[in-house]
Order: sequence, then C-alpha cells, then structure tokens
Amino acid sequence: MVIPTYDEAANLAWIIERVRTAQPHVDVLVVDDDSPDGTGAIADGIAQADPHVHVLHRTAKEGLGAAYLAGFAWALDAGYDVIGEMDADGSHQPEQLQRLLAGLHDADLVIGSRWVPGGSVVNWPWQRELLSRGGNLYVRLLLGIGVRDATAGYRLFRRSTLEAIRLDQVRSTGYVFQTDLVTRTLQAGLTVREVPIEFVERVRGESKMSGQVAVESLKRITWWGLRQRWNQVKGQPQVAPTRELQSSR
Ligand SMILES: Nc1nc2c(ncn2[C@@H]2O[C@H](COP(=O)(O)OP(=O)(O)OP(=O)(O)O)[C@@H](O)[C@H]2O)c(=O)[nH]1
Ligand SMILES: [Mg+2]
Repeated sequence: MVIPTYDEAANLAWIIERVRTAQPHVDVLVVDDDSPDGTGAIADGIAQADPHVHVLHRTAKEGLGAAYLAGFAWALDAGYDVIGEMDADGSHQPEQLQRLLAGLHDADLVIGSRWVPGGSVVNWPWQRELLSRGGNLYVRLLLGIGVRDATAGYRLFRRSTLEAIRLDQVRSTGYVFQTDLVTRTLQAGLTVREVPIEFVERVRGESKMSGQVAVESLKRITWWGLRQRWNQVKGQPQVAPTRELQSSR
C-alpha cells in the first residue's frame, strides 16, 4: 500500500499499525514530501523497526498525483504484483482492505467506493457530500464512464494494470489524478470493480484540499470530456470505456 503523506505526524503511526495488524502480509510504502511537521522522520522510525514498512522521501510538496507516480515506480521496481493507494488520515479503514483484496480476483483495478450500494461516508457535512456526488456526476456525464466514485483514493491495481496505462504520460498532479487513472484503465480495455467502503472523515490533522486542486480537476475533466466529444464528432475511435464491471461486494 502506497501512503502519500504531507503533515500527517498525528496519523501516520496509527494508520500503519492498523494496516499491519489487519493485513500482516501487506507492505507499506510511505511517500513523504518533506513534511514540515516531521512526518518523514516518524516514517523512518517505523521503517527501522518493521522491515515491511518503507519510506520514499521527496524534496518538495508536488501534489498527490506526483507522490503516487513516484510510489508506483518504486513498487513496480521492487517487483510487487499488487499495488494500492490509501490516505494516511484514517478515512480509508485498513480493516476494510479485505473487501478490496476480495474484489481483485476478477478485476484489474478495485476502487473502495462511497457511492455504490453499501458504501457510506461518516461525519461529512452535506456541502462536502454534495461536492463529491456532484463532482462524480460531472465525471460520469462528461467522460461517459459508469464508475460511481471515480475520485476515490482507496484502490488496488494489478501490476499489469499500472504497466498498461502509460504512467509516463500522466500530467495530473492533484486529486484529479484519481479520475485520470480510472479513465486510462478503462481506455486500456481493463476491468474496474467498485466495492463499498465506509469512508470516515479525518479526525486529526488538516485537509490538503485546496482551491487550486479543485480548479485543476474541473479544467482537466472538462478538457477530456470536450476532446472526447470532438473525437466522436470527427468519427475517430472513442476513448470511452470498452469494458467495465459495476458490481459491489
Ligand atoms: N506526499 C504528498 N501527500 C499528499 C499531498 N497532498 C495530500 N497528500 C496526502 O494525501 C492524502 C489525502 O489528502 P487529504 O488532505 O486527506 O485529502 P482529502 O481526503 O481530500 O481531504 P479531507 O477529507 O479533508 O481529509 C493524505 O494522506 C495526505 O497527507 C502532497 O502534495 N504530497
Ligand atoms: Mg482525507
């Protein structure tokens, strides 16, 4: 599991402990962007005591997408067959990782989804829920994909999936990275499965969501959608999904 961190000193030990307890055979890679609060040093301490925990130090805060790309490259290089994504703030419960693992047997990408039957969010104000649901509706309508929670960040990729989707061409840096990767997976003709999770709002530390990150999402998704419509009009091959599985559990 790749866990990107920026100022997660209050959460990191807690979340790694939970992953290691829930799934003792799963290794953890922390990708820290030189957090001012010392998260990187905390990660080093944990890694020294546990050979299943690794740390990748980066020199500057370059966004969630850039951190994940670096983490994926590290994990592919290290030879892992399944590579996952998870937040450090407790929103993605390690105790539910089993659901994602179980979903992987007939899928190339499994998404822990808030917006399929059985999925839920704990402690979100209605405005936040509206933003997430609205954002996902926009993605579905514009990009023509059936995924209910394309922005979710609790995921498992098969190694073969990451090798098929041209990570070297990914330019998304913020949270739109998540939508970018789902779209690429579907375009590659691979299977995406959503399994329901209970997403818990962070209790400690601060959100890194910013206006800049939201604007990047809106711009890129609108651009992809328009480009796709234009290609349809010109009769060029569609970039829409060819194969997709929308099942839960
Ligand atoms: N390395 C790195 N990690 C990041 C960066 N931005 C966010 N993260 C991490 O990505 C994960 C998700 O970020 P959050 O701030 O929780 O974003 P969010 O879940 O949309 O926002 P909240 O719901 O308010 O928590 C957390 O583990 C963050 O520490 C970044 O620029 N670099
Ligand atoms: Mg969060």
